[in-house]
Amino acid sequence: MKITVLSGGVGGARFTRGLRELADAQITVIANTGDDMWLHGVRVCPDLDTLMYTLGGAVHEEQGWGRRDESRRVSDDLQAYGLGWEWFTLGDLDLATHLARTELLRDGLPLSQVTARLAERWQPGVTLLPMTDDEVETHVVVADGRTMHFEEWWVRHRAALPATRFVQTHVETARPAPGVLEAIAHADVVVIPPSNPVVSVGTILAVPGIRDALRATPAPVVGISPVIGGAPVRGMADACLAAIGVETTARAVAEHYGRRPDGILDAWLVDRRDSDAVPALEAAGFVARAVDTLMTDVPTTARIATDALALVGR
Ligand code: FO1
Repeated sequence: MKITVLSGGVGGARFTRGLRELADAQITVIANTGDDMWLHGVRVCPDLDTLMYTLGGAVHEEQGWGRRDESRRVSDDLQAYGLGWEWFTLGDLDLATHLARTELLRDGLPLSQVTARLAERWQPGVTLLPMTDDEVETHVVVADGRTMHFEEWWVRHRAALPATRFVQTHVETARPAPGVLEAIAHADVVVIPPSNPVVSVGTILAVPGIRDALRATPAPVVGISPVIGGAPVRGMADACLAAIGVETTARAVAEHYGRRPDGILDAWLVDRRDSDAVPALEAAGFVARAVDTLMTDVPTTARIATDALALVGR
């Protein structure tokens, strides 16, 4: 069964690791690249790397990003030169990934081909596609007028600075990467995992053509709520939702995504703690169900994925 997933970093990667357990699942992941940045002259792609490391079995599990058994000799020495950010450092092994990516980009390969080449080593068991081969970065406009890269807002300021909006630089001229629109059009099912709906999934949807492809695909589109009991499971999606005026509830996120054909969803899986939202979601035309959606381990995540696919008859 051809399954296409639109994913950010940690939440989407963990969900996909469970989805991969399903028999005959042929998965294509369309990854957010809005967190990407140039740092010390190398191109860093946090969500692509979190997906690649998590599905390749190399991720630092507790952190959810970066490599297991990491060291920091290079970043410590860079600090000695007064270069870089002390709040966002690259591990030594992680640096090899960024050096490899940068070398291949400099050789003229588009990001999608670079990603395929890096994935050959890690064998993630899915096809990993950046949302676009063009450089698009999420910048945050803060209430005091400053604009900063998403990672500075997210990591340095822990999303504590009230944001007024998120800007994806140059996204108007960005084109979906090769294979992205086909992966949506030819899927048997499309899944919106519990990634950050604003800066991860929202950024993917900002690439011209992707939202329309979701509206038009014959495949059913099912999402899993990233909000349980009024709070994001991990990360600070509530700060992002507040910035765009969306309540941090399972129901509000579904309504933010919208029901097809105006929106992008047919069905929405919520946690038991939000089962009271199901009748309202059904009244709004969504197929909805409440199950345990906390991704505590891989088998549990596989069961959640099964529940999500079952919701749309797959
Ligand atoms: N997150 C942190 O909280 N601190 C870091 O120093 C940090 C470094 C880092 C380096 C490479 C990379 O791919 C990710 C890194 N992250 C770090 C995580 C990053 O903020 C997240 O992966 C996403 O971009 C946000 O969901």
